[in-house]
Amino acid sequence: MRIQKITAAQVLDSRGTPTVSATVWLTDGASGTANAPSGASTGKFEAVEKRDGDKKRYFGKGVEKAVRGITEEIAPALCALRHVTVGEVDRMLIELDGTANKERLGANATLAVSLAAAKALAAHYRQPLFRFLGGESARRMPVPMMNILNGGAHAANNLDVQEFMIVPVGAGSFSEAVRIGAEIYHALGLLLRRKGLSAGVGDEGGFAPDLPGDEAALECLLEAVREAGYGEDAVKLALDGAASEWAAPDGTYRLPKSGRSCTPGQLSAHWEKLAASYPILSLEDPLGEEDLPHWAALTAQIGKKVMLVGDDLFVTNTARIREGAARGAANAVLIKPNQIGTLTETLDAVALAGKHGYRAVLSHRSGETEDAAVADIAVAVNAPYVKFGAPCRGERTAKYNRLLHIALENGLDGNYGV
Ligand code: 2PG
Ligand code: MG
Repeated sequence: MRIQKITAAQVLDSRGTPTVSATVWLTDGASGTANAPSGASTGKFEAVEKRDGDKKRYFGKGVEKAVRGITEEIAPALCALRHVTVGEVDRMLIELDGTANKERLGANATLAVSLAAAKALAAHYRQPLFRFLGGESARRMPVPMMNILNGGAHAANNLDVQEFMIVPVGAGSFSEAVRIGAEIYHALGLLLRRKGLSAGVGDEGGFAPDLPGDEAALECLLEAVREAGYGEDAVKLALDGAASEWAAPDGTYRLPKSGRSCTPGQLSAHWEKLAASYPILSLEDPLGEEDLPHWAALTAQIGKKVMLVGDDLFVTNTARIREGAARGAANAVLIKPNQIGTLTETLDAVALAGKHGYRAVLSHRSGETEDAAVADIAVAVNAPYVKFGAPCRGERTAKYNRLLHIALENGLDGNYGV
């Protein structure tokens, strides 16, 4: 069985920005389509998204060159493969690109093809993607971290912290977790309107009001949790500071919205205080991507009781995970396939994280599409957590809904909880 053809198109993501879509067709007629997502608060060490840079079209953000790379270069090479497997396709993509960060063909092009090939192969074997990738051992439903209050680079409000999430750890099943999350989301909307605050949403579907600060945001979340009828044992909180966005060249942090400046020590003390005062399960990117010493110090300080998730810090890159683990930085890894550019490298990052005892959080990007492959990948690797934004907006619900289908169609709904 071989690849017969690969088609590619420039389509739109959830921000109305172009992204790459690819379809891989096998000789038996099976096919798979996948779209690349796109970040706003991207890490410095991520694989590179190829963009046209032609200011007259889509403000320079077109991906027509990346699409042409697929049809003119990737397709002929992959159609020549004698034995098509996910590993072989990805090996060829990496070799063809030939750079350390996929800058030549673009990680948006390589990932779209890599995922499309995996979907086509799953279709060929008549298996759902999660089962094709994970085999019979893929049996666990992840705990969702739902971003219901947006700030930072994802919203036009005054909050510097990018994501305020609820985590329904106490649910009895995955579908119950979704229900709890959606109920709290609605309770938060009502509460904000009652307070005369904006109930408009940010890039990930969470509300984006102006609030006096992190404590006020966390209080709003807790109030919404209570009003929806839940307690702090059932629902925990999680934050993504996306603090690389705040890192100043002199090693301090400048929070762009509040205008405050602080040292790494002061920022760490702020997180420690929040973790001591609120039911915080997880802190993602509390410090910058190049601040390993303070990451390690914060991990030593609160890593026993709080999950410290490296996103920009690790960028789904095995070399960076290895280095971080050796230095004792963080205790969990955010996994975003487009940060590295192929499915195989994504799965390698999950495996390496597990080897070091770091938990994996499978994640969307702030710029998303209706593609739900990341939900299947999460179940394939038995990921303890996923982060797919608010339980709202089609590009977010596509992932939660896919997990609901996987759970309910395969008798996995109750295999829930970490
Ligand atoms: C993050 C992500 C996804 P972005 O920082 O974790 O929530 O945001 O895709 O903008 O990098
Ligand atoms: Mg992040």
